[in-house]
Amino acid sequence: MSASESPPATAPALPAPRDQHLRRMANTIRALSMDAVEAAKSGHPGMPMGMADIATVLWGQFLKFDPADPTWPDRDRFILSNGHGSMLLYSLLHLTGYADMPMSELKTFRQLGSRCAGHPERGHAAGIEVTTGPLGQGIGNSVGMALAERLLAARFGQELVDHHTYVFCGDGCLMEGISQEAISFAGHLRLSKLILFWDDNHISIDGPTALSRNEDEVERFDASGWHTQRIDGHDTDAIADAIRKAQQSDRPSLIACRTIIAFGAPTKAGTAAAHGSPLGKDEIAGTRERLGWTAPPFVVPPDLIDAWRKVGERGKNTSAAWHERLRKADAEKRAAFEAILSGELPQSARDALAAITAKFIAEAPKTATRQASGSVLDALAPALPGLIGGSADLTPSNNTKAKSQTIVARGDFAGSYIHYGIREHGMAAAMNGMAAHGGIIPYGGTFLVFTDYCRPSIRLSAIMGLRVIYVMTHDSIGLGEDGPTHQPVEQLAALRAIPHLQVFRPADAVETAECWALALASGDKPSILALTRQPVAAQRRAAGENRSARGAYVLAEAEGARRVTLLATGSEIGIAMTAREQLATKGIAAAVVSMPCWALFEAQDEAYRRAVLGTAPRVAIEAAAGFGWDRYIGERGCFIGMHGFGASAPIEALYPHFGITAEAVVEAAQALI
Ligand SMILES: Cc1ncc(C[n+]2csc(CCOP(=O)(O)OP(=O)(O)O)c2C)c(N)n1
Repeated sequence: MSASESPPATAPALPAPRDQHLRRMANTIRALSMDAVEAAKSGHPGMPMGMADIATVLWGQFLKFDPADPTWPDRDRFILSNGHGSMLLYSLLHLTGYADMPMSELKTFRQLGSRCAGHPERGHAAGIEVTTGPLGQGIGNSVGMALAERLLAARFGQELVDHHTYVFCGDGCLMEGISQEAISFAGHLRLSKLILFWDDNHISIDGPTALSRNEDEVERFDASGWHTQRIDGHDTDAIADAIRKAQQSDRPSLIACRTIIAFGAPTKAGTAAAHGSPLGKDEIAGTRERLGWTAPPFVVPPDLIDAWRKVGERGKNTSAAWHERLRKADAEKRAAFEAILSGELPQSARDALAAITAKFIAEAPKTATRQASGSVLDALAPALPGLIGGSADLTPSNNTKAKSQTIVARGDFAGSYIHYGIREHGMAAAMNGMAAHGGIIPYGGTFLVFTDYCRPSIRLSAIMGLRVIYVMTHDSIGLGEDGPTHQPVEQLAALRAIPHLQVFRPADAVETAECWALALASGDKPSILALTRQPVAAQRRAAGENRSARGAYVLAEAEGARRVTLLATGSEIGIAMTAREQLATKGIAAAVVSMPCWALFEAQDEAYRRAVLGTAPRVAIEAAAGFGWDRYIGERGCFIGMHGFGASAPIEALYPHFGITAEAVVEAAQALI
């Protein structure tokens, strides 16, 4: 039935429950969800009401968690990929006794300042493992979570690391392309402790899913090497049985749960009308009657509160036993485990970064910044446990694999380098999952232009404040012959527009090492390292502080009073320095400002920013779109860069062709002063 068709006059009888008590527990979730959505006058009641039985069985009998110890490292992870059904998660957190989730929060669902945001937001309350809402992302995150569990188990043993990752998803998550990347990768690695529940309710917003999909989802998972089951998602025995079987499988598991959206609603159940709007007063009254629910809104009968609180206490002993095992673990192992989970950079990593920076200063290599990044990783990887690298099939181009790193493979998770395959979006979402899991510092590479293929996950790294490091090479037309499809033009501007994301474009090997150090030190932010394919000259010759830390700095001051300031990043610093020399021969004193990270520069005090930028006219040089540079060059300034897409040719031809040359800079500077 489509949303526009009218529902049947008399509602079909509700399927009889297997277990009356479990049905009543599930009805608690249904009532809280429909009442909270009604109070907020917006939200999605259908999914929580449809998945309530599954959630009751999973949380009631299987999920390993302890609301009194919500960050217990070996807890099972629960991810709501169909995040629009957020009231399901909020209800569960409240009912099982998370201190963060009193009833007052549920009553303010979707209101400013409430922990119960429209979609679950990591950091709003314990128990919300990741921010979900953009469909499919949660599945991608869950693959990273399950992978993090395997990686840490391989390092510390199953007495410390042995948990499941459970994911709820809907039709929308499975229709999204990212799901295929995630599913195929999880199947490839046989992440057997990943269990995915698909809310197979045949409904999305526009109506029945048959409007737009006909493939057999279960066969898709079969083909990807998953263990699969189909069950009635309202049959609590079948749900429990399926979870047991999934836990025993040596593969990731899909449990396709046939459900009725808005189960219990007299006229809207099974229809798209229940997906994303309040049910309305009459429908809610009818639902209460059919479910036998007599309690007023936001009131849970005492016997059910007791039952749910007992669920919340189920994990207490398991958590205590785990802490005891950690306490008794070998001192060295325990220290290493605690250190890796703390997320702090160990002294060994700081020393490695200092040593490679000093080496670059001493040797002043002319090298591509992607190669310098590779050398940083060679130094860092042995010194930083928890650093897990990878690339979306561009390892030799991205220089992402350190010499000491071995490969993560099915059945062998001792390595620290991941071949993600050509799955940029899946890689980025998995890295978010790993970072959110804890104990892992993920970095992964592709070409800068393909940040567009994983931008939704990069945005979520930033929203969640996760330390994910994107190693994005081939950062301009400087990559040459591959042409405009591969030459990023607008990507730097687009990435700089994402709040809370650090976009670094280092100018030489020293700045590359500095930017790596800054990215690693930023425990609550993601970073992009935009790196060159082509060699660039060494610019920084003197040892000292990490100058990139201020985002921009005067690399070469004008000799005499500044008459022009040249602003540049990355490979274009070389052009700026040549232009500075040429200007000097004409008696024009120019300063060159290197701006490896705009966001960090913006965070400096005004006096510093003014001093760096100066009052002389400015020319900005970047082999990319000029969007955004206006704020630094002002109305009087000039931008030397790209004004359209690139072209396929050797680098030597491209820079002159597009007018990105020292001569053009000199000319622009002369015109300005
Ligand atoms: C990437 C993305 N596209 C679109 C949306 C908007 N949206 C939210 S829910 C939804 C339909 C999802 O259908 P389904 O997963 O079947 O959810 P159900 O109707 O069962 O609750 C859409 C299109 C979104 N949240 N994310």
